Amino acid sequence: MAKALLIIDFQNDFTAGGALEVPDGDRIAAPVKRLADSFDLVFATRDWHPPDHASFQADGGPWPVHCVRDTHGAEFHPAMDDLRLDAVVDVGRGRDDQGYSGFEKSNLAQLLRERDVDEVYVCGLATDYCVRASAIDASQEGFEVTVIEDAIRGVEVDEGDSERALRDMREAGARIATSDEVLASAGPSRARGV
Ligand code: VGL
Ligand code: ZN
Repeated sequence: MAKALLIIDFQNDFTAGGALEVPDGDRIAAPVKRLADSFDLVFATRDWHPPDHASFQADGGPWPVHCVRDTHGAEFHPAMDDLRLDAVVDVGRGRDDQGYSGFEKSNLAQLLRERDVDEVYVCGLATDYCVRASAIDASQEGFEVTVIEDAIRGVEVDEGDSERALRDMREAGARIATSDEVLASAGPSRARGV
């Protein structure tokens, strides 16, 4: 059985200068890189919306226009440039798809199972939305889930949302760990010595 790193929505619109900037979102870059270098399998999701997505304020939703498919804002953050990704999964593609979970209307669970993954390590943005939903769904799909607390950041529409999200993920069965803890136990690196 195998371990996979799952990087959630590390995209321009969720980082500095983006349309839905997550405070300190850029600061996950260093731990995400270190983690990606030590995992044999790395999967990533993108928030990938049509221009009239139902979550946009103009359409009655809670969010500013963000991560519109094929725009700069929807592209991965530059820190992702030299990561080797085994697959990229786009969510929130339908006008009415909520798109918070990487498992919603996607083949992510199937892709993971095809690679014999049983343990999923979750990092990315945002703690209180897509990381939360993806970690909970991963757990419900039967994967053993670890959320990497220094490689996530929250939007915090309301103060305490990230803390509540961590509690929800824990209640769903996820373990919360630091990247140092994960790296200490992740096994030999495919990148080390290269
Ligand atoms: C997200 C709000 C709206 C996320 C996506 O990636 O957490 N948050 N769309
Ligand atoms: Zn979105």
